[in-house]
Amino acid sequence: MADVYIALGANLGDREANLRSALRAISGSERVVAVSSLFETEAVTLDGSEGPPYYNAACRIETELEPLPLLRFLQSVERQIGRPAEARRWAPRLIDLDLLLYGSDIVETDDLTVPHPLMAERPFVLVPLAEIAAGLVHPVLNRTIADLAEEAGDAGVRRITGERWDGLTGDGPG
Ligand code: A4P
Ligand code: MG
Repeated sequence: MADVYIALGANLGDREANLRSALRAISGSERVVAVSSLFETEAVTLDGSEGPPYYNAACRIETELEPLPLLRFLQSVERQIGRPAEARRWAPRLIDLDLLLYGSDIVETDDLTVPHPLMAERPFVLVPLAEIAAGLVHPVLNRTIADLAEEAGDAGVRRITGERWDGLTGDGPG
């Protein structure tokens, strides 16, 4: 059983509905044990141009899937929500699911790099992740998520909901 963290992002369509749909689809086959608040974030683009703002969140799951089958599953959820398979890199999207951390595993293949290579410099990943994994240690950088989040800051990131916006029932309070 692996403890896995996933980043969710959307900047097209009904962004909150897309993130909810992704979480519902994931929870249909994996155990979702934590979901961050929902954040609205300024788009980070390849050329620094403006893009539609994102909704971002992070979740933690427990899974029996190995890393690559898990990536394939997440990609199938992206397609189910309507993201075309061949979109441009960093193009606006209905949904983007990134595999951030897979336990403390390090994976380097053509199709998959874990930990996600850009996570440690992105406030839109670290701020949500720090809500649900503050004390977790990044297996390559050997620093906690809270520490990385503090260094990255929260520029362009605004929390827009409290917990439980996702509508999933967990076993926490409330
Ligand atoms: N891939 C390799 N490692 C991973 C991993 N750990 N998780 C490969 C997921 N995918 C991984 O991904 C391209 C390829 O990366 C996949 O085929 C997979 O085999 P993609 O999702 O098709 O394309 P992408 O998302 O456009 O590219 P990339 O490089 O994954 O970009 P990111 O890092 O996802 O960034 N600004 C804000 N505010 N919020 C955002 O969420 N997201 C992006 C996309 C840019 N700007 C953003 C946000
Ligand atoms: Mg991606």
